[in-house]
Amino acid sequence: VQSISRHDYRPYPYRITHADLQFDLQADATRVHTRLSVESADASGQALVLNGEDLTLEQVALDGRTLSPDEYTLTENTLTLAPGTLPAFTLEITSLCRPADNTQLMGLYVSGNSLFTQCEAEGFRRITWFPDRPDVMSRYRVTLRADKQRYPLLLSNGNLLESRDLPDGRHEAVWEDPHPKPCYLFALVAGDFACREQTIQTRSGRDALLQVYSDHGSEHQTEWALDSLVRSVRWDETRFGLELDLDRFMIVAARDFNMGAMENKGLNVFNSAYVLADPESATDASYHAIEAVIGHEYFHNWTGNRVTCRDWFQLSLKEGLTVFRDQEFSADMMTHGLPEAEAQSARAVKRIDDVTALRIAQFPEDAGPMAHPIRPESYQSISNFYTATIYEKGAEIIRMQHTLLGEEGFRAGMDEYFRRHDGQAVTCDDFLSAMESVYVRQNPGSTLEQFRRWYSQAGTPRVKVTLAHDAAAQTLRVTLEQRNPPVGIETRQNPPVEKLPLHIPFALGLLDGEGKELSLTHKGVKQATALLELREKSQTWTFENIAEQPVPSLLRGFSAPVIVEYERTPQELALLARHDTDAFARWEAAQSLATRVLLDSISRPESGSPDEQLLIDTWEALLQDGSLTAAYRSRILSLPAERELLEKTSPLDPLAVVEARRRLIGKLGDALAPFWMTAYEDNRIDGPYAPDAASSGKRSMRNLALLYLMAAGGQGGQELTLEHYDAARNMTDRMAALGALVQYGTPEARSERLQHFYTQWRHNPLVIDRWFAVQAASAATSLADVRQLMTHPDFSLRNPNRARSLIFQFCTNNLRNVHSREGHSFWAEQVLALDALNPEISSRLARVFENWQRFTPVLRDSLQQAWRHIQSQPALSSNLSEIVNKALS
Ligand code: HT7
Ligand code: ZN
Repeated sequence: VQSISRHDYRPYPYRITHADLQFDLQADATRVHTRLSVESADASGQALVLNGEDLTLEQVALDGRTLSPDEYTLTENTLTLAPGTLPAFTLEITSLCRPADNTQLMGLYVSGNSLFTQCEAEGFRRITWFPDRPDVMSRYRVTLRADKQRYPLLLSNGNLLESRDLPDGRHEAVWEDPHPKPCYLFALVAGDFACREQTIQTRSGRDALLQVYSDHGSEHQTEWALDSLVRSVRWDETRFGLELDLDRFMIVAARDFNMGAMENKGLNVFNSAYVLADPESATDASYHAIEAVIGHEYFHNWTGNRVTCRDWFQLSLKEGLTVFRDQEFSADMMTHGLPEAEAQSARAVKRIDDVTALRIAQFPEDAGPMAHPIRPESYQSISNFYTATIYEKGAEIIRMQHTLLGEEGFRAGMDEYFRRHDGQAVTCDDFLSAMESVYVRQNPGSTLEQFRRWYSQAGTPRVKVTLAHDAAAQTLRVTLEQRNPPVGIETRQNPPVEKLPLHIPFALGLLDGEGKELSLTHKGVKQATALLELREKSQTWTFENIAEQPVPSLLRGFSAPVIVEYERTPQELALLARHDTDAFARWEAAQSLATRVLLDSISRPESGSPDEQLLIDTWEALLQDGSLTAAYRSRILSLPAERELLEKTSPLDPLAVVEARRRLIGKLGDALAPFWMTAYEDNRIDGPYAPDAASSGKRSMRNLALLYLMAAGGQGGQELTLEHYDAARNMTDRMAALGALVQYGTPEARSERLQHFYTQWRHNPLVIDRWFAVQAASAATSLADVRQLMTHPDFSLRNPNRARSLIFQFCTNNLRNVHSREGHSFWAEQVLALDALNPEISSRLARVFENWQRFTPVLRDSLQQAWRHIQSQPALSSNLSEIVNKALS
């Protein structure tokens, strides 16, 4: 498979100013008539090359004259016209695509009784012949024709110009998008949907119609989605001064969708899991995810659509920036209207959740065979680069710019970015230059030149901290030293790649021995938190008036995506966990203490950890600290997730992690039972369900208390959990009880409630996804159970949500049962089965074990065999080949 390099970018030699598409929509075969207005953009007379995939070409015409096959060159994936002499011409192409056979869900495909498109990254070529690259921007006019009864709604981007009935029960609709766009933002939807809508006035007083379409019967579940969309529009106006530029903005929910959602101009297509919610069937987590994803796709309207990517190497230009924007949106929504202290705590909870996700998904990626900078240098299949690095690390790199420039400076940089590039397809460098124009004004003589390295260097930097306290001089010298070791393919390069020091904003605070915050005075400036800008390999700062050896609070707010190296005593961690004024660093200290106890108990299972009692005392103090909000308390008192802990073992030892964690939860549950019971009672909520931060925080704390009580193992825990399940009036509580039972309950209680749950919810596919997932991820579910679940009439590998809920959950989160020879070959078998249907999904499943080399020897051997088995199969998709070859290289 061919690899594409960033440096090989060349502008497209033609402009496609207008694309006029006419669709005769039918599920089995759709005829597309494409009329392109083409202008030469480059005098050197190059051939016009169009991309196509799985298409049947019927006719090609140039300026109205049908071409004979010897006047163009057709290969499996290209249609080439030799350079002509005309500066401008019209090219017409008629072709067929087959939506009903399209199991990849890229291009035009069938979901339920409807037709949907997914074009990012390279799906448009599966619809018609076209230069399928983001720097070719055109004005689209789209005519959709279809059977009116089967497809009463015909939607595409932009404005509806006209619709009319045709003979034979067909009808047509004509759409025009006033904004030039790359073809990856094209969309059409045809089907029969219910619609919830609202007209709003945008900031400048224009009316805009907002619509959410979903299957009939689910209209009662779209209120939250529409409200979230209204909030997104308002937020972008207020925080970034960005207004909706369309008269109509539509969201359509699809049952079959490869990812979360897609930001097509004015016609977003969403995985129904990120649209549909009602208190009975959706959890707090889904409410928050829906708001975040609706925000994310809406914010792309500016960061991605108005200003798009020049090429796919620049993917993080839109994704990292838009994730940063959706994170800020969620934080602002969570803190809205709260008193300052609670708002700070809610903001910290959001940060904790985001950083946890980064550490679980991105840190391992950045240390494995797929490690890549946020702007990759090469790829074989761009689909494989929709990664945690591009998205989540990309967002951290934007966040550091926000930290360095401040809120006002960052806003000024964004304004400048749009002033310079509105309507263009640009690069990450262009974004940074806009930010830099503000930074140099703020910091004369300084630039963001060194900061640019974050875009080209892969791997998680390590920052070692050394403190030297001088009691006589009352000074503290803080030395930060950064290391950027080689990762992924770099580890095999000869000579080794030279990685250069990064520009790292490092937030630091100090506490005294009693836990009181000290101020940091450097060159006469006094602060509670100092932002150290580490630029050299090693740098030292001296702080004055520090009378005693302090306890440092490091990387406050997670000011940079790095790993801190600093040896602490358990007592220091306990002190920080009780007293740090920075809520993020405080949580981090509690988590580090718990991690230490867990790792101790893995390395010496007979004696356990000497710090266990300190952890219990700390947990007790936190349970009794009345100043903490329920949401924050639930985060600080949760043990690190299995996968987070696994990353801290070397070699990776999943079984030991599962046992140690289960044992410690039980121990903490038992030792602090009365406190958990009080927390359970104190966080009861009466009244109707609302997903706001305070209420969901209370549910989160109450359900955590329940889990600890259940894990403690006594009869009382299970009884309480069964009662909790029966009394639940919302899905958050019901799932919490079911999850606790499935993990820790007796086999009878578990299967009885699982059966009850299934019977109650069997008509709601999103809830049945949860039913599969909660079983698949449980340590009590064996591989044989999973195979049995695969024979369930509701299971299908073709629906990505279902495959994710059973197969992915088992392979990713059931650490106890997937790690055996049989478990590993099950994984390989499913990767191959999925690859025949949908390579977007198979390559993601393959990536679950890309770090196989880091496991204990027995597991490593068995994983290697499973990988080799995959590699030995004929006709792997190009997506999967890239992953397999990198994993085994
Ligand atoms: N920009 C969207 C990417 C996307 C996608 C990519 C590959 C295959 C299917 C896909 N569906 C959506 C999602 C986003 O980041 O907003
Ligand atoms: Zn996105």
